[in-house]
Amino acid sequence: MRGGCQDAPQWLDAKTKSLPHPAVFQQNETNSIMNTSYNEDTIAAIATAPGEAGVAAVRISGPNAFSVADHVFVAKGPAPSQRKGQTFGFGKMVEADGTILDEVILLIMRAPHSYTGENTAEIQCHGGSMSSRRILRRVLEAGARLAEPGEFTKRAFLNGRMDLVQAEAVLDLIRARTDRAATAAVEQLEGNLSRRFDELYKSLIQVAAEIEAMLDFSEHELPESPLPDLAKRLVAVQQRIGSLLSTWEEGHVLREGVLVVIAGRANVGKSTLMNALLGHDRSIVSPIPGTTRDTIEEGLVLSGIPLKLVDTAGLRSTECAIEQEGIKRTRSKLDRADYYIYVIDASKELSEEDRETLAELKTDRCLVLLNKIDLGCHIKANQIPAAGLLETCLAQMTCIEDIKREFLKLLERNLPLDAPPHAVISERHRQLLVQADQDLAEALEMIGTTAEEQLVPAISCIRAAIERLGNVTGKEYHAELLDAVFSKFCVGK
Ligand SMILES: Nc1nc2c(ncn2[C@@H]2O[C@H](COP(=O)(O)OP(=O)(O)OP(=O)(O)O)[C@@H](O)[C@H]2O)c(=O)[nH]1
Ligand SMILES: [Mg+2]
Repeated sequence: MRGGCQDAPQWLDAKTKSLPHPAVFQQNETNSIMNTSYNEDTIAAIATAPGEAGVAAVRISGPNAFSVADHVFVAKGPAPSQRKGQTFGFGKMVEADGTILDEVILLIMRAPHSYTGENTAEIQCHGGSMSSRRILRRVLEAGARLAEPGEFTKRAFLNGRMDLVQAEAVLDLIRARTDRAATAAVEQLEGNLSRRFDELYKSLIQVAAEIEAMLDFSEHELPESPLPDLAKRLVAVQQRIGSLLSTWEEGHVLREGVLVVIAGRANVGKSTLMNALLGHDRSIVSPIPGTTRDTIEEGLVLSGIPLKLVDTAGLRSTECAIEQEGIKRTRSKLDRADYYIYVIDASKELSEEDRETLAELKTDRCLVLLNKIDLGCHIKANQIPAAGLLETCLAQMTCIEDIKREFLKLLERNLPLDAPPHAVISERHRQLLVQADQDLAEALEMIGTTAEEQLVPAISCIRAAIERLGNVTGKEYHAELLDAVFSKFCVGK
């Protein structure tokens, strides 16, 4: 199960999952999109999360969506296949022998005016898991095939309803945990990020075409070489790639959350801090050093930013094999952390272990707490290499707002938190943009030589960059790319 969506239901038997299309559906319903539709299958899935709720929805999409609905839905008035598009009707879902499964509302969406761009029937039944399951089973018996993860959205992409970046925004929106992340996803869904990629794509196609045109002329036929101007345009594209790349960190934060590791020596107050930040007792706190043995992870939203907060085993040399394993895990978390809160017992001298660990951490990502100052402070600020430093008495909780404020300041050094939420690139986009940037750097080097024989390889570098940008939005795609994007979705979306 992912994010509350439905994975392929285990409760359907193998026979139902692979039901062939019955002969009764050989005659497709006519609509304008079918000529271009990539798939003749009619798919179905539960679109809502399982569990008690007011309403659940089963979605059917494809050429035979309405024929399938004809077999399972009874109501006064015309059969589903005879109803107008963008209408709904109240009726009953029935088994083949007429047994009533539920009272439902049926929505009819005719191609291309639906999410997938295909004929779509959506059944809204009572919530909870049984009603929707029984209805889906019946719909599959009536000729639909169980949808694959993300297949509705994949069809929307293949039928030209959205590009790949917008399709990914659907997933971002489903997974959004904060207002800011949801707004950024909606911006992306509206095409604000796609437009920027499309502009780069078009600029490069234009440059490549102009260089190709040069190959048709001999050197002395050209009044003046356009290469310097073309090179400038490539540099401008690189700059715009750079500006898109600069949004990656915010994208990573909004999508995955910031991994914040609380570390320090044993018994310094790490777990006390973890509990105070969460507002409940998640970690065990005790005066015995070595209390926390394993990493403990919890989500926390701070000023609209999703954090993954990790409490860790205290760093110290120990003979205990369990504690050693815990310390190994602490170090591995530290390697992957986006930010650290390093806690030190300030009532004692700064230890060599603290010095060594702090030297390994990225200073600009580190907030150090000099804790237990109620017991005295033996450490000076200038001994600590960190972007943020606070004296705290975690035992009294009064400093917790100061800690949050100081940590947000640290985040703001790297993230434009005061700017309004905007569409930001993902890791997939980043990888393709970095490669495109390298392609363009190579092309520029070749163009710079002004040797005519370098033009053909320069064009092929620009074409490679064009393909990568095409892969971002899906202007150019292959099966593996689509699998990689849509396999992350849940069944029913
Ligand atoms: N006096 C004083 N005691 C504190 C303060 N903060 C935490 N403590 C106490 O220090 C002890 C250790 O606290 P923990 O939060 O368990 O420390 P830890 O760093 O998680 O310890 P390990 O899990 O063993 O590594 C507890 O008895 C806390 O109540 C503080 O500011 N002042
Ligand atoms: Mg602890």
